Amino acid sequence: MNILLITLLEEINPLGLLHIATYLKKHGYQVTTAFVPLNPKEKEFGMEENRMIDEQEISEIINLISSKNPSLIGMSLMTIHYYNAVKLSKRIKEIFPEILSVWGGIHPTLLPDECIEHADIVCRGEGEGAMLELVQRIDKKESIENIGSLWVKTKDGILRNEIKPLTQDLDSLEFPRFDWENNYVLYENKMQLLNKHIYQLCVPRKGQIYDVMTTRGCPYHCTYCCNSSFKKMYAGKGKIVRGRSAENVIEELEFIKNEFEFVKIFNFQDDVFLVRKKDGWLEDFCKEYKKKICLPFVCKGSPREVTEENISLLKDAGLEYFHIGIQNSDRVNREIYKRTTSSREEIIRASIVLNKFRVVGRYDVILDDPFSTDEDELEVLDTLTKVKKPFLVSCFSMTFFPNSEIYKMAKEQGLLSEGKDGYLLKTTFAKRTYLNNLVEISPRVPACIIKFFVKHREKKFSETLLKVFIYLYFRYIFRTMYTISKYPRALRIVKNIRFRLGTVLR
Ligand code: B12
Ligand code: SF4
Repeated sequence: MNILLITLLEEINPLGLLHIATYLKKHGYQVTTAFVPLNPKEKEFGMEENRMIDEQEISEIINLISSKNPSLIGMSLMTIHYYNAVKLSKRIKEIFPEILSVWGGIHPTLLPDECIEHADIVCRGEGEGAMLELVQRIDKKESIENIGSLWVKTKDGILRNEIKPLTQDLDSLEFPRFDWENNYVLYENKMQLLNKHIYQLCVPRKGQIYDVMTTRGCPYHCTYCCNSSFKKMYAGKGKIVRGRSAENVIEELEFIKNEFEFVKIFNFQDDVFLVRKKDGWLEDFCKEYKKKICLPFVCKGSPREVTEENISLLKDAGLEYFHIGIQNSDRVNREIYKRTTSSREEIIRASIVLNKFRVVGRYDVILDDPFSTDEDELEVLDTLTKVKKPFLVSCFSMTFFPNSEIYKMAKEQGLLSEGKDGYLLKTTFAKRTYLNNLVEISPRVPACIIKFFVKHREKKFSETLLKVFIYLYFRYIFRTMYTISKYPRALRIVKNIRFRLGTVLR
């Protein structure tokens, strides 16, 4: 039985979909995967825009379906992919009405009602077990109506099955792998077999950065994050935070290192990398990583885990930078986002620890949030002038993803303006306002310059002066640093400078 899995993710290394493909293959099924990156990142600075899939692209996908003749087509989507998924699914159904379709991923998980209108089946939450049961039943020509985690469209209406318990033993799942004989990519308007060369052309930094996850789940439940919904959805379905053993992770990393000789840095995408209780995992992992992998890596976490003990172990193993969410002022974090993980004080303390071990801190900030005021943003700016340099910031425009806690709050309070619900990618980029610009440049300029612009923000000249400053800075200094950072030999010479200026790979 053939199965076709399609993803619209830009970066063609979708962990979720590859997990499903690898799991089904392990159980003997023939799986073809089609990567359809519609908005490839602009090579230099990673700007993206939404656009609709066109007829040429759809016909390439249709041709692939004709040649593979699948019995089931699965599609993986986030909210930003929704409109394209609807358009593509509609065209596929017109041409192949007999092929069953199943949608999965974060958007169908959170909004099954909306998604079941465009697919025969919707998978909520983790999909390995549900997909395997589905294909086994189709294979044996049995009823597919009562499979856990699936919503199924029937003649008599929609069957909404309960969600399956969470997989507790993550080592029992195969780690995600590419399959060079059955992975296709829509590249330069043509659907073609994926090979390592095309892979490198499709992903940022020619594939030097590779994403891996060592855990699933987060113990926190910030109101803007998918985890606030998961907490309710998975109540009573087993432990939410689960981790892979150190050996299992190292096995995957060794495999990737051999498979992709161009990988230079591992990016641990875990929500909170150091989420495990003190059970020796970190010690085992760092020891083996240093011995067998020996490549720099980056990870995310809360300031709470940034202790001298943890960071010294991680640094010794190769930690290059550490992602922490500042997000907003203490008031907004506490009252609106229900974040219990990071206060100003803790973030500043964590930045000192990171700096001591020469690890670059990378701080996430949420901007354009109607729940916050200029005073809140000034507090964030003040924090940024106090955290130890070098550091980086990643700015996001507040997006109220449907069904998140904050979405409901924003709706109730009439704060949900058009385009803020995550369906359009461009609305997730921060606006170019005076204060936002200061946040964005804060890692790259001395604190006194930020303070100067904050102090004179009401003055007439300040806006123009800031614009000129930013233009000159990006035109000359940033571009030069960026160009230098692309040449590995030059990078070695400027390594120390690079650390000081906080200019790192991504
Ligand atoms: C890793 C990650 C990324 C990576 C993805 C690349 C990669 N290597 O996978 C990168 C960094 C590229 C990324 C980018 C973005 N991300 Co992101 N990302 C995540 C993160 C942290 C983990 C996702 C993951 O891999 N989980 C592990 C796998 C195993 O789980 P999974 O993907 O959910 O897949 C399982 C199920 O969903 C299901 N499933 C998935 N697909 C399918 C398909 C079928 C047919 C079936 C049956 C089941 C199924 O089965 C899978 C296995 O169990 C999540 C947060 C989270 N904790 O989920 C955010 C998250 C998915 N990202 C989010 C967002 C918003 C984005 C961006 C839009 C951010 C931005 N402004 O640029 C971009 C979009 C990129 C693009 N243009 O396409 C949001 C999505 C919210 C929403 N409602 O859509 C999330 C939920 C974070 C949040 N804010 O809450 N992201
Ligand atoms: S700590 Fe991060 S991953 Fe966890 S709920 Fe908050 S925002 Fe989401």
